[in-house]
Amino acid sequence: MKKLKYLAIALTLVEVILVAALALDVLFARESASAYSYSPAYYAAPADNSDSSSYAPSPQATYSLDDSYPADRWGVTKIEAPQAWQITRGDQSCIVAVLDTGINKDNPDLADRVVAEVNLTDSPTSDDLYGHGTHMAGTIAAIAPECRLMNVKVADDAGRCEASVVARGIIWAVDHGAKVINISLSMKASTDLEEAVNYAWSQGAILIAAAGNKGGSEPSYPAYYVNCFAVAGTNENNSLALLSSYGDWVDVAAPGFNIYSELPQNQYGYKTGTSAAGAHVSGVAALVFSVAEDGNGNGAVNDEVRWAIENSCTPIAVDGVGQGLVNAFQALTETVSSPSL
Ligand SMILES: [Ca+2]
Ligand SMILES: [Ca+2]
Repeated sequence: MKKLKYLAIALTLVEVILVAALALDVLFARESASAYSYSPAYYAAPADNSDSSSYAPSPQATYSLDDSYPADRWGVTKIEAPQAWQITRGDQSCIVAVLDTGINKDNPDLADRVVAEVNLTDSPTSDDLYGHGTHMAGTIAAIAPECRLMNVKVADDAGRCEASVVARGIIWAVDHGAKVINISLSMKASTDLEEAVNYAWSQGAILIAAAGNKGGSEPSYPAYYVNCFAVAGTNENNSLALLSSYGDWVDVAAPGFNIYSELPQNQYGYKTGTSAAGAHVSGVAALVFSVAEDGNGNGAVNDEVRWAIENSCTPIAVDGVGQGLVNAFQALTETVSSPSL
């Protein structure tokens, strides 16, 4: 499967990178693509015989590949991360595990933040050859610039993963000090997975998962589990993002459309999907973790972090996105004045 395509846009003379989604996401996109009418000028239809799905590049794709930060990252601005940085830019002691296809080492901005890594797949490398985990790590680092990353490779170089491996990855991450666990993956229900989620929560970690790109209300896992945040995706207009799942089991929403972030080989590009939305919430969680205190004295702060994020969202006119759009600044403000739970 071809993982990256480059598309020259003649009008702007700028290349944008179209990134294939994770295998499951690809499937959903193929199933659902015909249901969406999208600006044909910006929608790259997959080749007839291709199983890769290229999402729409940004209509505002007028940036050079090196012009990466921060104006291009509309999601970072939307959730008011710059305002949040007046309170904290995160803390080195807060480690965010990225359970994904790996984190590419070519980008020094990301590589220097990775404090631990493990490869639980049959790939020969913990590096990201697929171009998904790097994108998630880039968004998390953009929102919580002083926090550290943990590369937990649970999806292989074709973007495939098994629930039992993700479960092992969760346990590994917690046992090696991760406080925020980003799972921008969607899979079927699994006892192993649910037990790992519950273990991580019991150890004081917070888990954030993509709601899935099914475009409906069917649950995704691990997002659906009680002890795991389920994140839907929104666009710049606070509408539901293309293909985002939704439902009464969704906890919050975050930017998940035309999200610009790092890709392997020191490049940058756009992704659409709840994966990117989950990464935004993980960034917010990392900021909140960096200042949260154990207000109720139960020996952990993940409960205070979750409370602060959920109770500081901005309501939006979309059904099935829980409390609404996350807001980093308001979440930190809530944390500072958090009551005992
Ligand atoms: Ca949940
Ligand atoms: Ca607590």
